[in-house]
Amino acid sequence: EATATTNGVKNKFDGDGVVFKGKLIGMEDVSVDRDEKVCLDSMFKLKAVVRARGEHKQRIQLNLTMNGVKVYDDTSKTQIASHEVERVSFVVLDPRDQRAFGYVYNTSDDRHQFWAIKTERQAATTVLALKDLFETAFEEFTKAEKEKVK
Ligand code: I3P
Repeated sequence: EATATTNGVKNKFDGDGVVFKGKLIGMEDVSVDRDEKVCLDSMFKLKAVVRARGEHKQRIQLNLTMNGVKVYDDTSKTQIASHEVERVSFVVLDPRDQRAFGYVYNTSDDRHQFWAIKTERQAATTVLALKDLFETAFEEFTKAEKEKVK
C-alpha cells in the first residue's frame, strides 16, 4: 500500500518501493564512510570469506523505499536490516563483477558498515535505482523544509 508523500503525489519508492532480488555476500565495519578503495578491499575480502566457507550465500530481497533500504531474508521474508537513506553515504559497483555492488551504512553509534550484495541481474540497475531514491528522498526533504517556513 503506497503512502502519500508531503505534496500528496505518490512515487515508485512509496510503500513497498522498488524490489530487487539478490544474495548477501557479507557485511563488515570499515574505517571510513566514503572511500572506493576501502569498500572494494572489503568487497574482495567478503567474497573470499564466502569462498572459504563454501556455503551458499543468503538469498535476500531489497526494497528501495522512501523509508529506507529494507533488507529481507528472501526465504523467510524476515527483515534483516532497515537502512535510512540519509545514513547511506557511499555506493560502489564491483569493477570485476557486473552482478555485485555495495554500500556504506552509518550506524547511530557512528560505525561505518559496508554491505556487499550480489544481484540477480546487473548490479548497475540496482545502483541507478538507489541513486534515483537518494534524489527523490532529497527532493521530498527539501519540499518539506520549504513547507515549514511558509
Ligand atoms: C555457484 C556459482 C553461482 C553462485 C553460487 C555458487 O557455484 O558460482 O554463480 O551464485 O553462489 O554456489 P557452482 O558453480 O560451483 O555451483 P551467484 O552468482 O549468485 O553468486 P551461492 O551458492 O552463494 O548461491
